[in-house]
Amino acid sequence: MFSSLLIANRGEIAVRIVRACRELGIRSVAVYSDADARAPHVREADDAVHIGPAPSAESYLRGEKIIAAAKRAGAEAIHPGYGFLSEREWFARLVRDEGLIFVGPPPEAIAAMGSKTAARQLAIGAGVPVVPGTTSALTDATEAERIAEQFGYPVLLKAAAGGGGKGMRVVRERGELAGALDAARREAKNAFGDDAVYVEKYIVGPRHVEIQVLGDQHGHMLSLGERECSVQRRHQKMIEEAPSVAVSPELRREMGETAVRAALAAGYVNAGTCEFLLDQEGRYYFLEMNTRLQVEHPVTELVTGIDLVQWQLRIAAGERLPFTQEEIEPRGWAIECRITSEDPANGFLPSTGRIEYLHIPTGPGVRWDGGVETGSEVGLHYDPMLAKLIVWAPDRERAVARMHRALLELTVHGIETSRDFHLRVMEDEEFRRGAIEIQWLERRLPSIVGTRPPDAGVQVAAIAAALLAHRDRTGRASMPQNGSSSNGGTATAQTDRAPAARDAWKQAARREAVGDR
Ligand code: MV4
Repeated sequence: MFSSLLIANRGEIAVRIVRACRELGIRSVAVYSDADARAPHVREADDAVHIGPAPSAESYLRGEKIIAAAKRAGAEAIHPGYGFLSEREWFARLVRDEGLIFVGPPPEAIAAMGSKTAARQLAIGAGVPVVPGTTSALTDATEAERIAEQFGYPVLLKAAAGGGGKGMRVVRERGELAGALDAARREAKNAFGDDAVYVEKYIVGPRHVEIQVLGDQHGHMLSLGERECSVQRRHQKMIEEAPSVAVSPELRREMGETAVRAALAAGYVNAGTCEFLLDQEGRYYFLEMNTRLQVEHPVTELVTGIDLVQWQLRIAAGERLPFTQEEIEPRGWAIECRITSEDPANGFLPSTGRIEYLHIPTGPGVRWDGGVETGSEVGLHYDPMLAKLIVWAPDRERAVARMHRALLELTVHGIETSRDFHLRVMEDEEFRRGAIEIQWLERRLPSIVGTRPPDAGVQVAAIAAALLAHRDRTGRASMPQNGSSSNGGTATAQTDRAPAARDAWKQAARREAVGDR
């Protein structure tokens, strides 16, 4: 095992990796931008190196600065976390060429899965089911129309260089195809600098189910089961769980074997994830492979008992995986909620400011993977995900109840967060039945964010606003008593009044509401 690791990331995932290092006796080296000088990941690590200004393009995305920091601090290996440099083939190559260990797959495997059309071809070659469609880029609309006729509308246009939903266009009928192709090309060119677009049959109402794989450098590849990730909004996952209500033990074995085949075909090593669509008939289709540790890895850790980050480090050091596939069986249920600095009541608008107070849930079966604390400044330079709240329980029903309880314990003052949104989802009847698919959240969102009674502070503010509005309209500061004149100018708290006076307020409000002055 190497003795020192540099973590090329920030926030909760950097803290997570520091924890794995500490348990393995590895010295951890954090990197940080100007904005993160006092961040928890910096304080928790054994050493830290400043790498530049707040914008990630000048700090966390600068491969050469990260390498220089590793050398300066005497780190032998680099863990990229997720996002930032984690899926950049050139970075994995640079790390290797500089004589350091990249904790992740070989650059060749990142490249093999980086192009979506190449990944499809590779999957087909390995006998992995993919959605019916083309494996090479479309040349023109006529070709697209011909192919679309073959498997029928609706079809989906996708960017070859894409992923994450950019450059995607649903086409419902022939007449829309040419226009949609132009639009998809433009979007793909803008987002990826590559306007290659291909076409697939559009699968209606599927779930997003992904399989975690873990492979060592000696050709031993394992599936660690599925994660259900259908609760997402605009391609941002909000809630993940393991296992999935839609996956039977037989389907799990089959999808697991399929994911292992895809990974081996790519020459994959270390932790990776194969994404699938699972349709309403139980058919599954390989979409793409994420060649990194994922945000939602903890739910897999909790149901398998396998520490994925520790094994990433041990695999990178050349160790062999000591498990057989038969020994891996999910036990119980795990759910993760992403706690973000977004305001669900305001279209998930990013919220910024100082976290004035943070109370972290604890108790049986609760895990908090966080990167902030009381006093942290939340700005706009980085991803809004502050932390992940993860629970484990013996079954799904109890996991949902436990998550609800943990969310009630969570208190964040100073910024808006996704906490109340998650509470509402845990209370949602469809979610509780597991009746979710990729469009579920967006369809359900109005009822999830729209019906919660406002908290006491908001109610007080609403009452005050109503009183002020009343004064502005009538010139009176308070309501008449049974239609008589005001009490002289000060609004008195309603609880100070006699029942008869309260009735007068109600009557006045009703008269005003129906326009009867
Ligand atoms: C699809 C699809 C339906 N049919 N492909 C979205 C991002 C990219 N990873 C692939 N995506 C999809 N591909 C076919 N043929 C629906 C989606 C999709 C989706 C997939 C996973 C999770 C959330 C999603 C939300 C909207 C669309």
